[in-house]
Amino acid sequence: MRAELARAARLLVERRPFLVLTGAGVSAESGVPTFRGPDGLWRRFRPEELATPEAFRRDPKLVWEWYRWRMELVFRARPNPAHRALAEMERLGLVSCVVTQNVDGLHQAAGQRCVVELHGSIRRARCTSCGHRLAWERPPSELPPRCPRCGGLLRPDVVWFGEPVPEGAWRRALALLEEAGGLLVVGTSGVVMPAGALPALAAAAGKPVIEVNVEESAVTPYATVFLRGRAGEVLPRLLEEARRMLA
Ligand code: BJW
Ligand code: ZN
Repeated sequence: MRAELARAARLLVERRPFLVLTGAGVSAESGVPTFRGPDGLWRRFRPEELATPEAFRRDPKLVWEWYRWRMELVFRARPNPAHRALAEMERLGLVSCVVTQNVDGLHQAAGQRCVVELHGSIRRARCTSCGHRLAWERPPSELPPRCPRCGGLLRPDVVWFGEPVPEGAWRRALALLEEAGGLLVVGTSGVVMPAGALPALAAAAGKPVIEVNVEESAVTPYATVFLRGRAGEVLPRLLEEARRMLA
């Protein structure tokens, strides 16, 4: 691990800035559950019953109950050392931006200035009738919640299976990757598209890929360096190592 960490830090310094791609694993140590894996949400809930437009059409209240429960977790959660290390890497010019699949807003809460949300945010809702968007200060009490403008049905402002990711966000992610010297991938299984395609795109363009994960993933075949461990432990060490090399 020490040698791998030094190798990753050297890449980060020499090819800076890196673009970062994050997934649920970066927030696991903040108490936000991941999707897949032994403690993942999908063990207890079926995605096709909850995270699809069809599920919402069938039973908006059930879908909202699941989202309200997750909103309660997210509103209580605080950024962990992984989020904070990434924000510090941005301040030092090691990292240009974070492209995240997470909907929890914890990168922004840690002071990350550049964040591209590929799957939206659980902290916002949008109206299924007039498109009005709003940001929640706390989870809604009446379910399903109604639009303050037109009385239409509100939905979580997130991207469900079968829905396209926001075009602007995806275009931005591709442009940022093109400008970046490499890609740092943290805590994602890498199986959900199109986000999961970024590591292969980086590798095909000859850019180094650094992966941080507690276990191997669909990203690992593209990783130049694989750092096994918890993001909240590995990223602060990577930051310190890179800081030493910058000094
Ligand atoms: C740690 C750790 C610690 C733990 N430290 N690590 C091309 C090929 C094949 C399929 C498709 C394709 N294109 C589209 C599809 C279909 C589909 C898809 O990808 N399906 C696959 C599952 C096969 N994709 C879509 O439908 C997407 N839409 C799309 O592409 O549209 C195209 C289109 C165009 C035009 C018209 C119509 C359509 C949309 C995908 C939306 C995904 N939505 C969700 C829910 C968001 C809302 C919500 O939160 O409720 O997004 S699903 C869920 O998965 C969520 C996540 O963002 C996403 C990714 O999960 P993530 O982050 O990787 O989490 P996990 O749990 O999988 O992994 C956690 C990792 O962390 C693990 O590896 C752990 O080991 C690790 N870990 N603790 C470090 N402490
Ligand atoms: Zn409305």
